[in-house]
Amino acid sequence: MFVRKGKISNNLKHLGPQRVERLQHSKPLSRRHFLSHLIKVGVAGTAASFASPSTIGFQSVANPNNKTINSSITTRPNFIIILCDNLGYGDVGCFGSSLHRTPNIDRLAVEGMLFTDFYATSGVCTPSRASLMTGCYPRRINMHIGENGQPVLKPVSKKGLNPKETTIAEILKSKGYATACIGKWHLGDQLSFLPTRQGFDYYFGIPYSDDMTAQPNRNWPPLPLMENEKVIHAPANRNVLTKLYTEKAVEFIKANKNKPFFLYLPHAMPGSTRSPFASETFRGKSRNGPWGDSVEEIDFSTGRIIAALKHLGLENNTLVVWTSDNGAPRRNPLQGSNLPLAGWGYTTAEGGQRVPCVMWWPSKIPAGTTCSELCTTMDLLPTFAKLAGTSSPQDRIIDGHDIWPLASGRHNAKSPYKAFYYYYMEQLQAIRSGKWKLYLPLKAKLHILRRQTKPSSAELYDLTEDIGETRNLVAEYPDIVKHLLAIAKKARDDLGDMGRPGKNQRPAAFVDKPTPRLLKM
Ligand SMILES: [Ca+2]
Repeated sequence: MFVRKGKISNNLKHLGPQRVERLQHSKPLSRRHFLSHLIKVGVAGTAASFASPSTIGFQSVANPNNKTINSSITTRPNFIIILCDNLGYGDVGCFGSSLHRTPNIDRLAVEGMLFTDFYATSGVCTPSRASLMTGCYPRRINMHIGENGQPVLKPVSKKGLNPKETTIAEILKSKGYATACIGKWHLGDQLSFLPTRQGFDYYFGIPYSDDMTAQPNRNWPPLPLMENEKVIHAPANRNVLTKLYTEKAVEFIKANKNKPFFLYLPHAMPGSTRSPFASETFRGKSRNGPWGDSVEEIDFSTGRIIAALKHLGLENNTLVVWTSDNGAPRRNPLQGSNLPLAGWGYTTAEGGQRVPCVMWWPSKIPAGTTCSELCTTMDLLPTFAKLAGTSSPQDRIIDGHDIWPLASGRHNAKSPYKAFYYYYMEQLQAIRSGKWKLYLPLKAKLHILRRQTKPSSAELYDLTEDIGETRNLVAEYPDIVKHLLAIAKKARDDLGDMGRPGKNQRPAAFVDKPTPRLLKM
């Protein structure tokens, strides 16, 4: 039996995280049970209020047989990516939360496709975002660690995403798209690394995480809110970031209603601070403190963007992807939820890297469906490129795949991945192939923010039967372990591991003298 995810985190708040983790993992939960749970508490629960019964058919296969949808594309569609920061798998209603009120996101799932096995490539921000933007593993493009080996880029960093890499924005711009990045960039704060130099016509937001504020012993500037390449406010008022981003996003959509556009909206929230921010309308209103307030404001923001699309008649020509950059980090007392997945953000546990994802395009994506095939944020670049009538860069390795066959509900479409690699910073820690996930045996496994390392032995999980990674099957399936270890060797040769370089890595970029982004009066 399965307890409602939201209720677990709510009712057990008084327990420490370890205690709750044990409870979380006390019983194996199969994907079948998880899906039937979603029908009960999530999607079907909200469906009644938003859609007619005939449009509701939450199915466990990608292709609903009661739909006739023409998935061929004749005009260049608009693309919107709404990317949350550190929002967990179990933090929204359509993925089972009964704690947070997220009717607008739930409605996207009712009207679109919910992805249960969608992955970010890292448990932390910078590497995850680098993958989304380029379609490559972080180690492929050397964005897996910061300038001095930290998990993410810090302010005034010499390092950034190499301008020679091709971003989604550059691909779409070359096809005549208007492009905007509104929100948290975190791929380099030097001028030569900003979104405006990586294919975006317009940038509005904070160039890195909102917890990276001015501090006495560091050269970090007051938190800069930027428009294009200029700081327009510092320190930024974090309470109103979600509200401002939403207003700017709606403005951008309206201004470009007559031409194809790409809007990348990486929210700052719930983010990395101990106490996430929300505007006055939402502050103190949720049942889960500042974390819940910020999630409910993102939900409201999502609703406003969808309403703008509908108002302008753009809903049948716009693909919206709603997801998160990594799982919710462990906090005491608990804040976000990754349930029913095991573990926390900043790790290679399922809860660290498997993220909620919904894709919505009313005329092309069958409503009320779910996809349980393995896909990743790296797939957005090849998929968007294809839909825009072009292709991924052909002169280099791109790790992502065109997943339009899955998203459009094509009969029998399968995951394009033979294997998926879980790296934490520079270390390969796990491999997934099909339903199997192997944690590699490691003499010194890197842990959260590298505060410690410790030896860890091999663990094998069947994610279809045991979504919460509770039963280690290493002893039962030696052949599977052997197969996955062989895949790990391939990954190490290709992308490297710890200090050992891979043969197909490409360099990040560096500047000699980094400068802070300062407000100039
Ligand atoms: Ca993050």
